[in-house]
Amino acid sequence: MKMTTLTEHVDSSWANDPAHEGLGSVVKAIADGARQIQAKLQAAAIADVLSAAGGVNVHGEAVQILDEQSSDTFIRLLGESGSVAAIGSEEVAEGVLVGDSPDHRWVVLMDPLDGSSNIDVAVSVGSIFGVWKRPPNEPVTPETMLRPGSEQVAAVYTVYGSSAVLVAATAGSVQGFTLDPSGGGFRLTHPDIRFPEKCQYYSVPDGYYKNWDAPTRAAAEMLRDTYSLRYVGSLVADFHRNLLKGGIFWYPADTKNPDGKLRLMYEANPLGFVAEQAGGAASSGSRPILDIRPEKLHQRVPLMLGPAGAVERTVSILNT
Ligand code: AHM
Ligand code: MG
Repeated sequence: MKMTTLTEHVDSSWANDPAHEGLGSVVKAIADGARQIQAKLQAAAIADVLSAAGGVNVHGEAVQILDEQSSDTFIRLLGESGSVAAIGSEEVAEGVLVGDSPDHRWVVLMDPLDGSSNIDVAVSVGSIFGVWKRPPNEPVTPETMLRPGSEQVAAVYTVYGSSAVLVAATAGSVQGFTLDPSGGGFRLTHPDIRFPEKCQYYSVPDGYYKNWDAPTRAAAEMLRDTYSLRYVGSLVADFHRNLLKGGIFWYPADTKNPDGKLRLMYEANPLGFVAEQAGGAASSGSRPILDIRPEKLHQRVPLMLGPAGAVERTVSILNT
């Protein structure tokens, strides 16, 4: 059976649409990078790059060689696309200003390799991208990268697992592709993804129970008593399973991470956008993720993603 390729899908969706001009080349650059990262991950132990790069990133975390290589790969490919004005990366303190010609229409914020703690144990990891339109006729500055998630035009994530998948969302459309290992690129295998309304799993790091306040404990206990636990420890892999099968992810604030652990601009916003476009919901526990006005590129946020009913119920317990 002939399946639509990512290139065919992108060209037929946006090539003649002025509102999405250049977006196709951004998504193709991400797909190209994803193929390269998937290959690097599979060869990583043999190439002896499964170790720390020796530095510490802006979050105070040890940088893995593959974190650095993934960030560099996507920055290079997105820059070469000719359509990207600025790139923010989990691994880069200030972000990268690429250009401000009229063709530089898009701003991309990314976690180039999510799930670092799982890289060296053959567990799924992935990459996450939020895509905003650059305000036209304005100079490109670090502030260009600080826009609320509700203004995203697209979001993409990839999972490097037993297969490599790429999920791309735009308004009202969430499409899933799988990398053809025989060299055919990404193919549309999961068209028109919708969040199942029925929730069957919860993904919460409940080993931190002792660090939670009473409302967080009560909400997590409801989840534990209602659903079955699945927790990979790679956000993107937990989210992907939950999106396909029906599950709620929650990384709450705790005494060690009073603002949560996950990053608003390149983890919460893109996956929140995907969740909402698929009919699900994204909340910090006190408000919708996509409504938060960002203050800085690397700010953290408590994050809940899942079927709308399960998110609403958990938020309501958290706020009683
Ligand atoms: P990373 O972007 O440096 O990999 O960190 C984020 C990861 C998420 O993928 C995952 O949901 C979370 O951290 C796991 O945290 P913990 O190890 O505290 O459960
Ligand atoms: Mg991450």
